[in-house]
Amino acid sequence: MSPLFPTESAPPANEQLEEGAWLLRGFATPDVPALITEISHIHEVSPFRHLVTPSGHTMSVAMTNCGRVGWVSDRRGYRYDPIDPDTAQPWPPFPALFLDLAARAAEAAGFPHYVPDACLINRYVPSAKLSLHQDKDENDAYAPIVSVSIGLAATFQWGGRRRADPVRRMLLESGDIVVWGGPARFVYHGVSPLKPGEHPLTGPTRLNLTFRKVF
Ligand code: MD6
Ligand code: FE
Repeated sequence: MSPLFPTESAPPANEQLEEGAWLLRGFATPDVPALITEISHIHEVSPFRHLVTPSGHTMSVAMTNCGRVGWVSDRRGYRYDPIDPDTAQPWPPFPALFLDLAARAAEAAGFPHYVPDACLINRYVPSAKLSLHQDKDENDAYAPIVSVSIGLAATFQWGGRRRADPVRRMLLESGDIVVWGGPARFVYHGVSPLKPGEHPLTGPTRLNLTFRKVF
């Protein structure tokens, strides 16, 4: 017999955005509560902060990192640094769950044996945004970036290889993972200003993990 509520019983559909890029809907949903606990531990060691861009603009998204290096920005430029400039200590190590989740998601998108060495953690409050950009500060130009969305949903902007290419918009909800690498590695992307809301686990906040293979 067909289900009474067919749309509710359908599993979330994964979507190939283009060659090398997948949206894995709900992939991290079972892990979201534990991910939030790990992020709060990282925040106790290396707190979220608003970085300044080389042009002197203070970013609306607050950031921290874990792993052997962390992504930082200041007036001198963007770089990966093994030391947190705010604490003068190494970044917190990867929680085992982070490595396991990133490897499982990368494999599901066709990138087996994924071992990232950095995880940038972004925190958005309403109106925080990330302008269209490429991730190109990593030496490895093939390994994917694995991006995990937690908490309030956000509109993700998915462009092309040139800044002026058309931009597609999609909603990323808590538990969704985007993986892109190989031929899609340098696609322009961004996050539209976060809309106000209340999430049962994160309140008025969106968190995002982006794993990178830097070396
Ligand atoms: C975010 N993400 O979703 C910001 N970069 O909060 C990114 O900038 C990003 O999601 C590279 C690959 C995936 C991403
Ligand atoms: Fe990015």
